Amino acid sequence: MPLPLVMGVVNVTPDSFSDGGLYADTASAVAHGRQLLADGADILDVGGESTRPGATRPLVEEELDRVVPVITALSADGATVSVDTMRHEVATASLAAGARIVNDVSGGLADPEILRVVAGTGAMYVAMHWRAHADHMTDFANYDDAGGVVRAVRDELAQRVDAVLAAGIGADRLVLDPGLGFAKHGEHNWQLLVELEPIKALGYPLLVGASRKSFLGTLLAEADGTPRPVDGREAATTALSVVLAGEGVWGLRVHDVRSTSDALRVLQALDTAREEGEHSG
Ligand code: PMM
Repeated sequence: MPLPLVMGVVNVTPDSFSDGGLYADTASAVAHGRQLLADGADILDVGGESTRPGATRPLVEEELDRVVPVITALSADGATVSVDTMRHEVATASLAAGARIVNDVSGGLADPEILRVVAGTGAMYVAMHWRAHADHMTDFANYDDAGGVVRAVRDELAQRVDAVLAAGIGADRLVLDPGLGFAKHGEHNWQLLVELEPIKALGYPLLVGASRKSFLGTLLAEADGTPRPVDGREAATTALSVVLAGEGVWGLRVHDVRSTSDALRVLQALDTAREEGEHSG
């Protein structure tokens, strides 16, 4: 079984929900990225805009100042870097700085020009399911039509696929993502996790970002309802990484690379032992 790639998160933001402010300057973000590589990351996902619910957007210039120097340094190290952005200006500058993947949480809806930018390069493009910017996305967490959240996400991603291909991005460069936590409540995330099949059936590799998200904080809440803080959600994240590996996803977007990467090594060892057992038996 091919194992998923591990995408380590490098948030160069003052306000991300899971690690906001920790790596807000270039030097600490680069050092963090190098640590994630040492921990086993296959891809580093560098982002300069927080998408936590309620977040307001940085200026384009702020986003550029945050991500470009980090991408330049990590690409020069030889890392495969993706840029987590919805803006064509940031995608353009990041690809010029060495990024090879554009991870667009809006799937081209926030700034359709981004599709043309990616089409003109050899870069890969991640199109995530998205309905609205973070400051009002919870207003759009309605999935009351027949088929519920799974059908809606599938249909809306299929529309994004059409737009991506029409812009000239080759099908072999496209990855889809169900967008856990984006205009989705906990029950929607859980439903998507147990019913990935219709989204897989669209025929593209899947990236999934479950790491430290608030539905895990709710799951692990205290008896009085206080959500488990982000730094206590790692075991739950790793459990989902194992499950998603079994689902055959292409990539796992995680903050703590080591725990997911260790878990994948366990799966790898089991696979090897199984194959050896078959040959000797
Ligand atoms: N989640 C966040 C940011 N970027 N990109 C993709 N493709 N998928 C995700 O689920 C995703 C993402 C929000 O998490 P963060 O604030 O911890 O980065």
